[in-house]
Amino acid sequence: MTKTLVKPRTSVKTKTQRPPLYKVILLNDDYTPREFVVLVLKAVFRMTADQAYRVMMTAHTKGACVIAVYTRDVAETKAKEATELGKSKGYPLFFTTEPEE
Ligand code: TYC
Repeated sequence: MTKTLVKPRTSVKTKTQRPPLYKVILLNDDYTPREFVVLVLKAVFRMTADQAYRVMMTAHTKGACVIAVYTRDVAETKAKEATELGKSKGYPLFFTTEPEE
């Protein structure tokens, strides 16, 4: 009698889970000086003067502008830090976050 040996075949696939990303959005207002918005964008979001100016002008003309995407923690911390900088000068400058679809 012949014995048939059945070997179970298993394969292991590693899937890397990526954390969900959050957008940081800059909102326009009528009071914060343009130069101050640029200064905050450079300081908190590490933008060049050119990038910061373009982003500020987009928010200024369209009402809002997506600045960058980060993990939730980083997005919320940066949005809060940037909003606080405006607040410390008495400006209504506002940054918000929203999950990326
Ligand atoms: N609208 C402001 C002004 O005219 C400048 C500004 C731009 C404010 C972008 C906020 O997100 C903003 N002084």
